[in-house]
Amino acid sequence: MENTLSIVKPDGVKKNVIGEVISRFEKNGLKVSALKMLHLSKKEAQKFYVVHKERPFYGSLTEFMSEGPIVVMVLSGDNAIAKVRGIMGSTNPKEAAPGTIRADFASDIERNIVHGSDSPRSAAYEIPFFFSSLEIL
Ligand code: 3AN
Repeated sequence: MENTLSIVKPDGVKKNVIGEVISRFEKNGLKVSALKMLHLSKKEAQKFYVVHKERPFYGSLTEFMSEGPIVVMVLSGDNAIAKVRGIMGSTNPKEAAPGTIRADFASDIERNIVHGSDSPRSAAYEIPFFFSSLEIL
């Protein structure tokens, strides 16, 4: 059993695919263990993406992630981190395999609908960023 953090990003909320994204995770055997909707400030988005601080897209990524509401969730299951990343597809939707969330809904490499922790270390930072232990069921 592994936990991972996923986010329906502001573009996913605007495109009305919150349910579709969650449904794809559930259909692949993942359990939703925590869920909420919120709107990050730019400062909070900068803190969440601090690992990308030196990357050229840090400014626009944090601007985008704070432009509207997001839905954050903890997903649990065997191999949850890798499983979620497989269901999401490659970061660049042009390279994402057919049938993945990003291939089906994302418009570009930045506005790519969904986030999923990329390692156990990232999950250990990202899950408590949004949820207290009391909120993970
Ligand atoms: P992933 O979300 O697939 O783990 P990361 O962790 O490399 O990808 O990047 C985090 C986020 O930064 C991506 N989801 C995407 O929104 C944005 N991003 C990544 N690479 C680029 C890029 N070359 N140009 C613009 N935005 C990017």
